[in-house]
Amino acid sequence: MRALLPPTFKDKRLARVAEKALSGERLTAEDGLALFETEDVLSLGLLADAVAEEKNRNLAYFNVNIHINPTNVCVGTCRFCAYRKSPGEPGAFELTVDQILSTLENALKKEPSITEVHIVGGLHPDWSYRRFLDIVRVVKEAFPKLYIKAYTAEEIKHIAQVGGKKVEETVEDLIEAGLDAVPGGGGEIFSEGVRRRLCPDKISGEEYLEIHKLVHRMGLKSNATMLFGHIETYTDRVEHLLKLREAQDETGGFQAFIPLTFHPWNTSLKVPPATAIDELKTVAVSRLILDNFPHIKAYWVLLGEKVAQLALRFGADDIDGTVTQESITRATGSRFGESLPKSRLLRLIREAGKVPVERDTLYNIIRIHKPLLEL
Ligand code: V47
Repeated sequence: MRALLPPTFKDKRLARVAEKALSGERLTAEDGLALFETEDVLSLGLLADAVAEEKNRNLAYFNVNIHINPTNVCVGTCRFCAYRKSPGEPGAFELTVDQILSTLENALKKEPSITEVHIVGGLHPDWSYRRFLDIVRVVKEAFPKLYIKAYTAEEIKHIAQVGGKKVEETVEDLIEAGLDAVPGGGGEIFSEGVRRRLCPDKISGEEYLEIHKLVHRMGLKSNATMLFGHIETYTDRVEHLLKLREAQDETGGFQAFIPLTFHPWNTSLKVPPATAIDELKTVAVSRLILDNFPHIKAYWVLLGEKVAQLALRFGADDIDGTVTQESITRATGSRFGESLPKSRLLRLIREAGKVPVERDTLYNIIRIHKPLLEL
């Protein structure tokens, strides 16, 4: 593998960083910037792919999952969000527990191999502590075999505040109700200045990390995210990745990192969307800096299936799942469809030259599918 790489690189800064990455040396902030600034995108991809294959062989993971967004009523004021509504505003909705159960029942009738329900929504100002917990409890009671990945760090903080409890007690209660894992949403960008302009009412980057580390110490796994392609700089992205790497050194509880490309449509942030090259670079740099994260996820719902497929050769080893019913991204008028059937995910992975692995929420292998050449 090493023989393939640095001497052929046109960008000498990239070649130096490649030497470090391939010998297992940790990358610095300066290295991260060199990676983002390179014009030799294919060499960057080759390097990230080589590092990804060292970690996960030529496997690319996916799962069969459904998203439930119980409400879009939210006290948040995040400028990147097209989803939130104020109470009573046209388009505001709140699902009852019965509606959630019947959505799951119908989805399982159509696709019995669903293994995960991903539950995130708004910070509803009037919902009680009990109502947030009951969603988890009732889903677990009705579908004990489904993994429940629910409530971002921001939501956990909100639920704790509503209940007048400590975050630790809240996580304890959520685990008792049936919570299996915590999603990565709400990471946005940790840089204080940008965060203040983007989502001033949100928990700080430090608090996001503290809640995730707490969740890890309490025995759950979680994911982490970074929203990019808005008003942040490459330096902000690198700083964000380094903070995640530091947190992971402490607990080891993160499973996947998910770079989320910003969709500006229907939001108050009037910036052009990121380009495909910027998206692929961000996936590759994430793989190279986050040397202690087992997985990098190319979330097709935001990247689109074509860029997500390419990302599987730029350092990603996971393409998320079938994602039935997601509505946070759909609020941006997303052009990438609502759900992908398993057959399409298999094709995307196979044609990227990877072996499709169907997984559960905790990356236990459910089935290794045949690669393209063995079909
Ligand atoms: O926190 C909101 C982002 C996140 C927009 O953990 C936007 O497995 C782009 O975190 N354009 C929620 N992004 C989604 C999320 C997620 C998705 C899939 C899997 C997992 C996981 C987590 O979506 C929010 C925010 O960062 N978001 N608005 C937008 N206009």
